[in-house]
Amino acid sequence: MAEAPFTPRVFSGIQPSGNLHLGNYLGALKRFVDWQDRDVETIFCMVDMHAITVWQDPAALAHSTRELAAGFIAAGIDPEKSTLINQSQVPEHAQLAWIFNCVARMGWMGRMTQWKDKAGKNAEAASLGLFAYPALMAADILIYHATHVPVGEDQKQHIELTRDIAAKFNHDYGVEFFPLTEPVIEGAATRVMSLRDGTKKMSKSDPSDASRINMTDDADTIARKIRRAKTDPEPLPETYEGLKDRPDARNLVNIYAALSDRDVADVMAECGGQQFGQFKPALADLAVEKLAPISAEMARLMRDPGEIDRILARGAERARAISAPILDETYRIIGMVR
Ligand code: AQP
Repeated sequence: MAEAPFTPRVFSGIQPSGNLHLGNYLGALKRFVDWQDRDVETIFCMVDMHAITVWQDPAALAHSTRELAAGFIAAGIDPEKSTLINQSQVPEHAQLAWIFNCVARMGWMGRMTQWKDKAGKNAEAASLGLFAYPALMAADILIYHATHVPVGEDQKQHIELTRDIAAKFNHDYGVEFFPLTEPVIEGAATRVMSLRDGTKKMSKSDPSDASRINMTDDADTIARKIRRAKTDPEPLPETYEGLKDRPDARNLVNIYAALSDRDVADVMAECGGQQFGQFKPALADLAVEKLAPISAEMARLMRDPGEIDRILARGAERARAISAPILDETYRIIGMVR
């Protein structure tokens, strides 16, 4: 457990790889805002160095990084309350990642589901960075001695690896220097599924735009995508358990619950027995009500990219006040001459 002497500190990140979507919002962004509003220090990050583990067009990467920053702010992250940064502007992430490349074992990395899914049968052609991704992620978290990381369910394995890396470092050097960070995976939408296939995660890289709601979609597009979401012919059951073998229907109920900040049992009590002809328009209205103001605010913020750059520069300065001493101490523990 991440116990004293570690002060509670929350860190999490999102890749600026375009197509920021409803899954990123419900599984991550919206929960970041909840954390910010508690009495705890919060650091949120655009992880551009993670994004380049697969090819990114340079102009698109710069655009997506600013757009993601706009997404954080439009969703409710206040850069005065939270430290908002772009990963490559805080070089200590990469510096600690190298140390962790030397702590993590090849076998650990090879077992990562994301590596297996993304590299697939073509692992020989995958970048070395894609393989080392979880060590960089451990560095992102531990360079701030972060104790809690809110993420979607797909990132659980990487946080467990972060704990393994911290424990091995502490053990090898006989210190209690890095905390054993807790993953925080909570809420009704820890795994938002594709609107076209309820057995597949909603994802930035799905070639079908209809599979996801993008945070930049306007009200009409959001409503249309929900109306066309895949469902089955049955009405909604009376209880959540009745959705066990109905992944598409369950996904829409989870989205409804998460967007309305209610638990799923509550939603079933209200909507059980409804046909999709009734439920989908209600969900579409709710999604438009919650998401359209965010996409409008993102568009407004994107009209002043200079201001976004200034916010990120200030964030980097604040972040480095924490990360630089932790890196220095890491080097000292290892025996690197300073
Ligand atoms: N479908 C999802 N449901 C709930 N949470 C999700 N997250 C991602 N997809 C869902 C959470 O969003 C945060 C940032 O994710 P990321 O951008 O760093 O990486 P990702 O998981 O690789 O995003 P994608 O959309 O799945 O990208 P591709 O298509 O490239 O694989 C994380 O907290 C993640 O859990």
